[in-house]
Amino acid sequence: MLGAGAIGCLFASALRSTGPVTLLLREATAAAAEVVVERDGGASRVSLPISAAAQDGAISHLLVTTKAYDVRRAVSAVAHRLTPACQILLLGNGMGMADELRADFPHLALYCGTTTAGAYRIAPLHVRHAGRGATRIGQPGRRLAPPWFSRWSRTVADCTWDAQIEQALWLKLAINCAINPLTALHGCRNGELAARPELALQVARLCDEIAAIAGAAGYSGVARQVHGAVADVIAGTAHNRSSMLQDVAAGRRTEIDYISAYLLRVAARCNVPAPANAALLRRIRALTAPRIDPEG
Ligand code: KPL
Repeated sequence: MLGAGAIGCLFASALRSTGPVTLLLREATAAAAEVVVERDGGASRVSLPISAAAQDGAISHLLVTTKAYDVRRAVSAVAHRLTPACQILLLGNGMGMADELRADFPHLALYCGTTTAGAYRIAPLHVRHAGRGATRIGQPGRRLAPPWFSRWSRTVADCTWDAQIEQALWLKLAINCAINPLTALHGCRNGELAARPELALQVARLCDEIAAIAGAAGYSGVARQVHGAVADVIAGTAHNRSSMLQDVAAGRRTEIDYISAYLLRVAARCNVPAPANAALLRRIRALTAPRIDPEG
């Protein structure tokens, strides 16, 4: 598994109950690490072997839960270990990473997933399960699940094979486009997007554009659901600080290139105007642009 953030730890810990899981890290300073998942007042602890990316050892199944902008680099770092029939599952925010990987590794079997399971990191490899959610996994154009999926369906709560995974990925993209940049810009929790009228108006404008883009791109089902799904997630995660707000607050790179920028590339291809999303992208880029030190 590549990516030991909150979602990575949650799934690694669950999958460990039905078979081996190895943590792939840039550097391995120990042979194994303990992953702790707190939930319902208790804590589960599993010990997982660690392998440095540059080491040898064939990888036949790879789960990638890194930040979107790290997917390509992380998979390239283990490329020498991937078996010709390696099955790779990408699970995280954003879209466009699968296209990048397909360009680099056209022979590999790529699957995509999206989850609403909630978890946040308390310390390295120590996470708190913040809420049960649904996980959808699929491969564009593939109706039936591959054999490895039975381990996921046995292990991960509410995990289903989705023969139309693009719809689920697009809906999650829409949710992230409407919530993440706005909360990052205003430094607010998700719920404030509904509670503050001026922000609710902006959410509505963003959703109008996103729905038009999704419709033009051939996802009319998504277009119909955008406003309702965004409102549901804002209500259901009202106390959350979005991942982009957390990234901005910590001075980390954001996933905006794989969220709003991806959406805007599709908008341009489909000739759909999207001024509200474009303005938000510009403001997030300005907010996170590296500062030039006049002294240095
Ligand atoms: O996915 C999320 C994120 O923060 O990245 C949402 C659904 C917006 C929850 O905060």
